[in-house]
Amino acid sequence: MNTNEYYINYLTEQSVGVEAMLKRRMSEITSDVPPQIAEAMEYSLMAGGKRLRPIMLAEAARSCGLKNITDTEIYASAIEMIHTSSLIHDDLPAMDNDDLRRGKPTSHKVFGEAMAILAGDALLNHANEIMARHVSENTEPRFAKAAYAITKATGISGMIGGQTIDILAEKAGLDIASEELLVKMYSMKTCALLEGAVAAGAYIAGADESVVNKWRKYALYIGLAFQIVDDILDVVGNESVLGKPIGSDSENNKPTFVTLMGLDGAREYAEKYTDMAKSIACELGNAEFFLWLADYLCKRDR
Ligand code: GRG
Repeated sequence: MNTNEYYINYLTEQSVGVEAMLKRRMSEITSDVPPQIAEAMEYSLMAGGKRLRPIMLAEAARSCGLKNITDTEIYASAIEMIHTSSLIHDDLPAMDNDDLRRGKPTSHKVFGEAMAILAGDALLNHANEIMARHVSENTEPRFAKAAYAITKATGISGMIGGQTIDILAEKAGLDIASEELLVKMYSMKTCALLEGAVAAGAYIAGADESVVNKWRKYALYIGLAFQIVDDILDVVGNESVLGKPIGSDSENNKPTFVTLMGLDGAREYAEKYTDMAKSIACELGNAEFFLWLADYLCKRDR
């Protein structure tokens, strides 16, 4: 087995573990909850996906020397719930208006718009609820730091702020597009949650701020490469492999790296950020998985 096959198998094994962990979280929801909201939450949460954020969180913790990986479970579950909540809202008619996500009809197509809004709200809130409960029962600062890293990454200076820039940019159309704007938008909309994932993992392992900051930098660079590849796949990807429609950026008149600098230019940028991520992974040490992951994400087709 070569290195690539080894890590692809490893990623598959880890995502099976994440699925089981998320199932456990859903089974902890008490029976007094209206079943319709639990069903809509579970539909999107268990619809597949790469499970990148929880895997990165646990792997960062492992790289930083954490022995008891179950310490990361609540935070890894929470970050996937938050990510899924953002996908549900992103697909709504008021946002990207997409019919397909993770190879399945989007939440609003199955449950209606009102229930999809609530399912997104519910996953976001449930993530915060399980982290707050864990922090209140385990008062070591490393857990509070992890919860803060994740909630801040989600908020107005992170993902929600980035989505705000995205919506405004879409309204303004392609005229306002610049490399600076796109980098700012992607850093907040996409990279922040990846940064939150590795920072939370590193904090849980007891890493200090200087190490956490290096992890954040790694995630920023792979996040930029990841999002630029997303722009490329929206033009040249295969819908059945991607599990979502292509062409939605140009339909929505969205400025992207491809509209700004063409396919070849966008590919060059994705490679540049991948190399930057790899050089931070080398500095971090004990991060072979992350070295491989940077290349894997840059070459992905889904
Ligand atoms: C409800 C918390 C909340 C936020 C609402 C809609 C919104 C604000 C933010 C949208 C953020 C967003 C969709 C950013 C794009 C990030 C991205 C590249 C998503 C795709 O991630 P993958 O490829 O998806 O990891 P899978 O399906 O594999 O998990």
